[in-house]
Amino acid sequence: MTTRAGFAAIIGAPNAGKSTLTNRLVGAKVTIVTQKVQTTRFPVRGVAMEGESQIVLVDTPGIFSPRRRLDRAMVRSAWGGADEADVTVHLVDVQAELAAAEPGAKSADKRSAADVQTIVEGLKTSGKKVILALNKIDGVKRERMLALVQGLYDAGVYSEVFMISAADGQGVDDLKTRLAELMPEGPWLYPEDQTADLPARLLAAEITREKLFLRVHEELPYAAAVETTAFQERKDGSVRIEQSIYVERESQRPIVLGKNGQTLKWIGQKSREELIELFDRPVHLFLHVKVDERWADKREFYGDVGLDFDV
Ligand SMILES: Nc1nc2c(ncn2[C@@H]2O[C@H](COP(=O)(O)OP(=O)(O)OP(=O)(O)O)[C@@H](O)[C@H]2O)c(=O)[nH]1
Ligand SMILES: [Mg+2]
Repeated sequence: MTTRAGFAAIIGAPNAGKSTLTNRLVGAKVTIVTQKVQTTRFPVRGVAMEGESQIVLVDTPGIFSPRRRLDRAMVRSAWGGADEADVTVHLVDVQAELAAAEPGAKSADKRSAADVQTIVEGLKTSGKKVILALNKIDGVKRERMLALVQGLYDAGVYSEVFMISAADGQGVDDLKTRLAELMPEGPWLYPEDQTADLPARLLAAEITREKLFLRVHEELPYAAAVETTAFQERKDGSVRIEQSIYVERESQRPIVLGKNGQTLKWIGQKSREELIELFDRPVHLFLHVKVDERWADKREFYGDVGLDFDV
């Protein structure tokens, strides 16, 4: 039996659906998804099996024009993910691309289209051929996509094109089959039944950050992080998890707490429900909100998630 194994990096503008696609290909939730741009902050691996091939997907942070330290580190790590991979998939949100071409387009769509161009330029410079995957084709007429595909394909950086919906699964099986074929021959890199590889403490922090973003994404545009400060397996088989939610300003604390602490309670409940499922045991979750103006400039935070601090 010839086994294959390798890395497939998913790159793209923020919000293209990279994490949704990663979870879909893996068949389990390994990385968090929200409607907010810049949800993914560091490369997250997920392991998918297809026949005798093991595809280690690398979900990366969105690529955009970075200003702050965290942004720069995120973008650098995304390109780094592509550099190290056997195959790279450039995921493009067709809905945003088409909307950006309309008169009076929303600034978010225009920004997304500009980020796609930045990525195309980056790929030209790197000289490597990548797979183009147009995402979010649900609800878009096929004819409208063809001109778009042609325009992108003419850039000369793509080897092939797939049209998919990471959300409803259309086209994803074909992409998966192709990725499996492209993996180099070699022994599997992970046990066959493993899907995620983030340490439990980090994954638990990510799940809480997802709930936080889902709940307060409008009021708290950017400035929050979650850290697991304690993770104890107890004799009764349960796990006790303590986490700190960091915000940058005192004025943001009441946003996370909500009236009578209702918002924080909701975040805790939702996160706990998912953690119980994930760890398959009872979970006691304690959340604390902390104000730290400089959490995004702390060296430890970067090292913990494998990002470069000095960028
Ligand atoms: N309609 C539609 N929505 C999608 C599809 N794939 C993802 N989405 C939505 O797009 C939003 C962003 O999805 P993510 O998977 O978090 O996107 P991402 O590229 O990982 O985003 P960042 O980590 O912020 O760069 C979420 O609201 C998803 O539900 C799709 O195929 N169709
Ligand atoms: Mg993501």
